[in-house]
Amino acid sequence: MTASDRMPDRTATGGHMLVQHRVVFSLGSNLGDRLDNIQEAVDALFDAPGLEFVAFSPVYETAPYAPPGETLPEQGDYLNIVLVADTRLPPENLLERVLNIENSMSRVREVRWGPRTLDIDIVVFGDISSDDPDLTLPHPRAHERAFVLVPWADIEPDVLLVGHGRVGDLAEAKQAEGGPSAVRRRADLTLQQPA
Ligand code: A4P
Ligand code: MG
Repeated sequence: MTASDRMPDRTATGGHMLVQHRVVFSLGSNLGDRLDNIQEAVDALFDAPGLEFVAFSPVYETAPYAPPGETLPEQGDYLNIVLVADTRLPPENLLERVLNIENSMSRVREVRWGPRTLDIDIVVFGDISSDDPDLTLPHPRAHERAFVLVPWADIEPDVLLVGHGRVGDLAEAKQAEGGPSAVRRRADLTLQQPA
């Protein structure tokens, strides 16, 4: 048996053996040209090596959301998508890429839960669990957000969100709740796949 037989899903990267992980991102914008902001972020994510595009969801129009008990400043609706990719990069490396993109797009976010030109969250990184405040995995609020679950279910309905259940079931339950957190598909808005 060769080494590659024993470790079919591993490859050498920078001298380290890194397993390939499926990564799920949530992207949102509610300031400026929202669709352009999301397109720019999608392109920037794949500008550097190490991330392989798998799929993205349709675009959704979503009401601004803050957890119960938090004050939600007055702001417009978001456009949100979910994007799925494969990577052999370490999680902290991918987070750095995400934060650099947010910064380079001169993100405006003056108050917590306030409007922003761009927000990119890492929803899950393979099956890694972490309570590190710099990178909490899975994202601690993903399971309660229709703007994450509904687009995600369009791509990966059968995936399990650890501790909460099947993404398709979670999305259906959230949409059935209705009310202000329900999300609306914008079939008139389309994004280009990254080159
Ligand atoms: N951080 C920790 N874990 C993660 C993770 N899994 N992914 C740290 C990304 N970042 C993570 O995030 C603050 C810090 O979280 C980062 O430095 C990172 O190291 P941030 O993006 O700078 O700040 P934020 O987005 O204002 O705060 P936070 O807590 O990330 O808020 P959320 O949960 O991202 O919520 N409503 C609608 N409809 N659509 C939206 O897209 N987005 C938000 C932001 C609120 N309401 C929304 C939407
Ligand atoms: Mg965030």
